[in-house]
Amino acid sequence: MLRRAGCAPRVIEIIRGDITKLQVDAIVNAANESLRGGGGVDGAIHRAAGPELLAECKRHPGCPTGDAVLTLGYRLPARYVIHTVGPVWGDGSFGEAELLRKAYRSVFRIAADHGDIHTLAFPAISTGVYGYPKDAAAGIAVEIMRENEAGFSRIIACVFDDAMATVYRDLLPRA
Ligand code: AR6
Repeated sequence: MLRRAGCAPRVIEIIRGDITKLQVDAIVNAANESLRGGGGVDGAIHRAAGPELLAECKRHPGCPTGDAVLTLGYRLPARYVIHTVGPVWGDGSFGEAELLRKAYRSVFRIAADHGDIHTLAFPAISTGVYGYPKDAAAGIAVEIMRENEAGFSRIIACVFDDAMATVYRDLLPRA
């Protein structure tokens, strides 16, 4: 059967709100290399998941920038958390773009290898404390989401504020 252009199911969507409330198989954490918690979305995820999450994170030596680590979600509605570490923004000449791509790809690789993760929600990695320019970071996020959408039923770009929602809507007009 032919599928009319424009009627394909939308895999990538934008949700404005708190990622810790999302009922998906896995949410992504914008962590730091220590994997010992922090502020921003990392702090919110640890608060919502409970102390068991930090205990599991402590079993890992850490996570280099661009890599990712999977844990359980504990008290979160999401069954899993995939922690990744985005780059700290310098001036763009420190390989930040490739490191941010690597962080998104590492998450997708872990999720695909797991076999039981079909729905996945990302915060806007590196765009808070780490200072990555919002437009450029969202462009990379959407690029890597599109690269991987065939393997998932739902990929959510979870944004926390209006400015970030506008940036994603410009990139994903149909979402
Ligand atoms: N749900 C969805 N998005 C959120 C939430 C939330 N509950 N809270 C914040 N954001 P940031 P980074 C958005 O700073 O820049 C931590 O201390 C926020 O508006 O959390 O990668 C880590 O431990 C922003 O758009 O992460 C690291 O040390 C985005 O999430 C460092 O911050 C990312 O902001 C990582 O910095």
